[in-house]
This record gives sequence, C-alpha cells and structure tokens, in this order.
Amino acid sequence: MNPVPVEQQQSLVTRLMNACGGAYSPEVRRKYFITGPQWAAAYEGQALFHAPTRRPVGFEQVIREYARIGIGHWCTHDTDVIPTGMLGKDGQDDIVGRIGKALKENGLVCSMVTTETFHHAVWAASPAAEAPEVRAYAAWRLKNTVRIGHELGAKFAVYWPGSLGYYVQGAVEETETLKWYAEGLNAACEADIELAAKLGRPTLKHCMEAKPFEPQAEILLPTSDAMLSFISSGLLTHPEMVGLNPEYLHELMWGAAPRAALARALVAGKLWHFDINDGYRLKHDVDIAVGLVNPLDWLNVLVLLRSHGYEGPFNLDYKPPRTTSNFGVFEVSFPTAVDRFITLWEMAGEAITDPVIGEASAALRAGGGVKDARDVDAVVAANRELLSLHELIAHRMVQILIGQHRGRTYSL
Ligand code: GLO
Ligand code: MG
Ligand code: MG
Repeated sequence: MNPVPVEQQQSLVTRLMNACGGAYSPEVRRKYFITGPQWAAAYEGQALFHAPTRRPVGFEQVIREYARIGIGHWCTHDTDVIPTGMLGKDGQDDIVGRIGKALKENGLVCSMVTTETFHHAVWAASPAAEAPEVRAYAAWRLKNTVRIGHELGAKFAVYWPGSLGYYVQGAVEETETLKWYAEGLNAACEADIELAAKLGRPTLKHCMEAKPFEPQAEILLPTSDAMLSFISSGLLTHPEMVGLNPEYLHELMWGAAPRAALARALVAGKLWHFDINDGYRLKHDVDIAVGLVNPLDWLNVLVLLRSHGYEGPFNLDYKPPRTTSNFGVFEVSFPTAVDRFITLWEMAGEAITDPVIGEASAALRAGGGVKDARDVDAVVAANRELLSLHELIAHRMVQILIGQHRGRTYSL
C-alpha cells in the first residue's frame, strides 16, 4: 500500500468504520442510560510519562458530538468546565448557564456531577488533610458541586477519594482522616437536603467510587467493599443518601472479580451508578473502553445486572487511547464503545432467556433429590453428573459471545 496522505486519512478511518458494521443509530443508542463524561472526551492523552497527543476540547463540542453519536447523558467534574479560581464566583453562573443552554439545544441531560479532589495542589495532603482550612475548602467545594448539580438537573453526585491516603506513613492517622472525610460528605448531603427542599427537587444520589492504587500509594478506601463498611460505619449523618459508583476496572485492578464486587453492592442495595470500562488485573488504571479486553467477563457482569434490574447509569469512564486523534475520539472511540456495550447488554438478555442455560441452571438448583442430607456419599453421587453443567454453561456463554450458538463453525 502506498503512504496515505494526511488529507485522506480521516476519510479512510470513516470508510473502515462503516465497513466494520455493527453500529446502532443515534436513536437506538439514546434508549440506554449511557452517560458520557466531559473528561473522557476531553482527555488529551497525557500521563506521568506521557505528553498530550490531542488538542483541548470544550464542553460545547463534547455535548454536540455526544448528541450526534446518540449518547443522551453528560456528566462532569466541577473543574472540567469551571477553572478552579472561578468556582463560586460570578463566572461560574455564566458557565453553568452556557452548559444548560448547550445541553438543551442538543437534547442532552446532565446526569451527574463530581468534584475534582485529586488534581489541584490544594489536595496534596488529601481533601481530609490535617489543616482545618483545607477541609473547610473541601466541604465548600462539595457543596458548590451539589448546587451546580441541581442547577443542571443532575440526579447523581460522584466522589472518588483517590487522594485520601498517603505516600509515606507516620503523619496520617487513618481513623481521624476517615472521620474528617465523612464530615465533607455530611456537609454535601446536608446542603443537598436544604437545596432540594428549596427547589422542590429530589436530593441527589451520592455515590462513592473506589480505586485500589493511584494517585496515592496507600489509599484509605481502596475498594467498593471498604466503602460499604465506611457508609455503615456510623460516621455518616445520612448513610441512606450515600451509595456506590463502582468502576469495573478499579475492582479488577486489585485482583477482584468485578461481578462479585457488583453482587456485594447489589445485596447491600447500594449499586446506584456504574463506571464502565476495561483493563487488566494488577496493572495501573489503563481505562480501556468497555469490552476491548474482557468481553466474556463483561457479558457475565451484564447478565448479573440485567437479572437484578440495574439499568444504568452506565458511565463511559474510559480514556480514548493516546493513538486516537481528536477526530478519532468521536468517529471511532465513543461510537464503538457504545455499540459494544449495547451489543453485550442485548446478548446478556439472550443469555438470560437461553433455553440451554435455563434448563441447566434449573437442573443444578433442583439437585439430585437425596432425602437424607446427612448421607455425604449419597449427596456427592446424586450431583456428580449434574455438576458438569457448570462447564456446559460456561461454554454456552462463550458460544453466545462469539455467535457459535447460532451454528457458527468453520468448514475444514
Ligand atoms: C479515576 C476515576 C475518575 C472518577 C471521576 C468521577 O480513576 O475513575 O475518573 O470516575 O473522578 O468522580
Ligand atoms: Mg479507571
Ligand atoms: Mg471512574
């Protein structure tokens, strides 16, 4: 093949995208409660060892592009859209007004707001630092975000306390820090109750998000399970207002089974929001788009969620790879992520009603019919053949994933 001149590269990408097929229309995509973060689309490819590879993108463009693709919900950190120094000042209302207008013009809804408590120098010792003024500032920031959320019509607020921890031990007393962190959340919930009453709106659902590593070396609330115990620790004044926003990769990162972590959130009644992406076990937060690494695991996750009535929000918290251009972010990265998600979601529906899986599961639950439960040998013998169905069901899930259940074979 001859070198591809720069001015022909975008049309090549578009042509090959069309050749891929398997895309849904924007109308179909909008039927799912999929949310697009401002920060994901605006991510410029930078990291500790990486210079940016893309140009900055503002909220007006992100909202327009999400609308074109068919991503019906948008979410943001406060500082993704409002410079830190402008927060709480006149300029804030101006920007919030412009965001509201852009959302309306494009038929999008703001679903969630979140406070950036990890990037700015003020968070060097975490939002629950020893100095009372840092904590007072943190509480004010959280309350200000709640206000922005109400102004934009959001239903959720997310908290990722990734800087709640330390690099070196000794100075930080963990119980005190957790208490201080709870005070920030309490301030946010109390401000929310007051504002919601004033505006005649429901209070927000406040969702905590855990990540086991990064950016601190040691993290005080590293997993969704740690957060569940924090929520019920007695430190929160409104534990009923606080739930979870698990992130698929964050659970995988520490070596957990994401599906089991989600199950624990479900039985606690705290699965309220879900960051969808992909990556690898025991690696850093690579934030790859949903289904590109572990599609089979994702299919199983969605079977669990569908069968328990969780239908979103599904938040596209991933990072388009540094190799993808500004054009590619909206031409390739977001549409393909959404379409993989929808396909996996619909496949999960197929798996739930699949007659083979249905009969196999029912048979496993029926057991072998031993009357005397004290007779261990009889119990083992009665289930021996049935237990092969575990492997058969796993095989069937892969068949559904790769289309083999429709009779796909290779002619040899
Ligand atoms: C970082 C987190 C981050 C959060 C966001 C929402 O690893 O995943 O993207 O989801 O700050 O609060
Ligand atoms: Mg992540
Ligand atoms: Mg996340």
